Amino acid sequence: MQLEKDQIRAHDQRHLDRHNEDFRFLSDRLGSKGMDVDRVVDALADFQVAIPSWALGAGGTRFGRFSFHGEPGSLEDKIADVGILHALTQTAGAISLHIPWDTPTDYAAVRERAATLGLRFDAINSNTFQDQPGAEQSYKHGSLSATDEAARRQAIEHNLRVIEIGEKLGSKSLTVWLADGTNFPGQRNFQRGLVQTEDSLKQIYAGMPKDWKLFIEYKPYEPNFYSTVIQDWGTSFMLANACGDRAYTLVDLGHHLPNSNIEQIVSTLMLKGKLGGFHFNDSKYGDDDLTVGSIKPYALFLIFNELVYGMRNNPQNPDLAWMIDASHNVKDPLEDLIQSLEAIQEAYAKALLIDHDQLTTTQREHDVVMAQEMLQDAFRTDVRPLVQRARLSRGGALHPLRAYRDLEVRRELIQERGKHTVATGL
Ligand code: LRH
Ligand code: MN
Repeated sequence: MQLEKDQIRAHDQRHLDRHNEDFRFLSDRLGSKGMDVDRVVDALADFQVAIPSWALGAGGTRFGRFSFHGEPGSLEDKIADVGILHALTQTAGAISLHIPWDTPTDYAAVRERAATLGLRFDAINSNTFQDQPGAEQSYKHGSLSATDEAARRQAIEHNLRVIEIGEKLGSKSLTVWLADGTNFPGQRNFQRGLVQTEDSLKQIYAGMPKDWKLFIEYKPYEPNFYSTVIQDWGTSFMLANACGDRAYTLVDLGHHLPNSNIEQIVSTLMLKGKLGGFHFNDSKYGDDDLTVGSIKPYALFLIFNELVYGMRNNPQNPDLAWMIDASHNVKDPLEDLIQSLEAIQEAYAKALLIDHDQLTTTQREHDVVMAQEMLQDAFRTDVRPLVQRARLSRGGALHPLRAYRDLEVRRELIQERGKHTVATGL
């Protein structure tokens, strides 16, 4: 199934007048405050988020999984689904693969399919948190951190193999997330685990092409519930520095203990030139992998406020990799991802409304009240007409979710794939 531009154009027709009215009203208001609205719309239109290949089917927990009909049962169908998201939103121009869940069989066909849909391959993910059928060594007691050299060797080899796969697809970065850790005090020696991990990452870094980046993702717990080797941003930052200039920290929003100040972590990593990218999602308690902006939209806005400041003031930090990492236990995966993409674009748009020069002056004058007022005025601004205009300027839908439903995309996918296809992934 593929969505054609004219289908989307036709759907937009009945919403265009209202959009133009809303856009004119907002542009006048922002223009009167000296805001360059066209620059904001262009920044939004250029903003591309990678869709996780492992989150296109129904997710689940250890307590169960409720299947979703018309799931993509192959990598080709997953690419088609991301194509649908990109056709509707014009902000999902990349896919992030997870190996071995999405190991291509026909590289040329996969590359061509993606190119036809305007998609590129973002960071590729390795997986040493599951034992593969027929694998010689088990990762039960660790992978890159293993004291058992055979298991560690196998994990390093897997990552080098994942890089080879990524190279064939045009990917330019590897994401390493380690589940390695313990469930009980005394189970392992912390220092030995970290020493092994640093050495393993250095070997993987050395095996990476010179134009590739290594993203080191941290997480405090799960699946291990006493300790995790790469538990927090500081450990990831330390390992990235140990590896070299092209190793960076990857921030998954769900990988923080309650009440962590993620925006401060982001600003610190950007200042140090070590922020590689994001796994966007939202959470109430743990690594819940919920729809972006569905629980803490203000926190997401505050993170984008630091990102906009950093993108303007920290040339030492490279362009960031924007990716979603979510799991859909009750929603249609494509609807959930459309909501996440909109929430990300809205948070970015609101952050772009902040006049950082004025904010700096206000901060220097210690006018605490006015500083907060500036942030909240931006957050309280309904920026949806700007996000809509950005989509419209690239041929996307004014209302992607409504278009997805009105064009009966899910019914078409079920017709095409049947009710029982299951997508690989979490
Ligand atoms: C770990 C994680 C990691 C992926 C996995 C699917 O919780 O966030 O990014 O490898 O989810
Ligand atoms: Mn993640």
